[in-house]
Amino acid sequence: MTTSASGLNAKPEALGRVTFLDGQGELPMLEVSTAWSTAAIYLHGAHVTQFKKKDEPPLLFLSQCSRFAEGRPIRGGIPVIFPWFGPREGLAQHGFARVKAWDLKEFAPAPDGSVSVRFRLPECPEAAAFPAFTADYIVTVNQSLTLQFVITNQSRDAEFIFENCLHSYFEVGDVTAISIGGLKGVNYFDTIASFVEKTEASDALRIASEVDRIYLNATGTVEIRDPRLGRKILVEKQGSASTVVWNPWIAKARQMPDFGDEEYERMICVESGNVASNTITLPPGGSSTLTVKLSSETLK
Ligand code: TA6
Repeated sequence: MTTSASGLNAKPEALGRVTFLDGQGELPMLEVSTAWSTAAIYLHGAHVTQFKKKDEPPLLFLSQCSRFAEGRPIRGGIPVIFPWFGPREGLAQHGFARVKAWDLKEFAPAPDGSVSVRFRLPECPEAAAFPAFTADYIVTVNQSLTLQFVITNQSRDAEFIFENCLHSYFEVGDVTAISIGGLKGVNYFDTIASFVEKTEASDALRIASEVDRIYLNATGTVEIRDPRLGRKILVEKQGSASTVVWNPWIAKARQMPDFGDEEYERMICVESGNVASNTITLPPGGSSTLTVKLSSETLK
């Protein structure tokens, strides 16, 4: 079924369009198309699996070996990590939001031809361990991809302590040829060196081995320069104090059943959220919004 989310007075070719279909693993998904771009979003995890500008390679990396199954995270795209980041004793890594089927609440055209889609995390048993909350996720597609993750503490008396992260996987031509700017001078935990705290010395971070770094009090824009694909990717954010940079490299890639052995060569994760010492404590009735805008420009 195709439902045209027509912009007001927009020319036909500028209409944003949303198509509902069964995706991989028969999981329900939406395809969004605009005059500038297309996107794919599964209800499973409210997971954006693709964003592609016309005449450009896909912006996001999606593993050819990803699972598409209830209870399993999709490998690639933008996993929604909540209400905790990383491992937690006896519980799923990176929280439960990314393995739940979210409810599609609305999709709204805009006069400029953009399409916004809003999802809400439904009640689930795992949420009982936390104060009452609502989690809404708004994806806006146009020349760029904007994500807004809105958490509201619905409790009258309890504070809600949580981590959140939009764990974006980016497609690159050759990970050893890219450079990552915007983190110079920022402190980070190097998780592959016993979480030793270090300070980023470079404003052109290169990848030549496994990298798994949690940058803290990092609020700036990160730029991924990709000479092979001739583009730079901008990761702009608000309401995020943490940036995570990850590439599994060879050994870890081989250990992941839902990730191809060579796929580490074509991806880099630059993740935006609030984790570790940047964990959020939301007072009763409080609300917090994590906003991430992903865009790309030709590398001059
Ligand atoms: O990206 C940071 C990280 O925490 C890495 O340590 C690695 O575990 C990655 O997330 C992927 O986690 P996942 O649970 O999706 O396999």
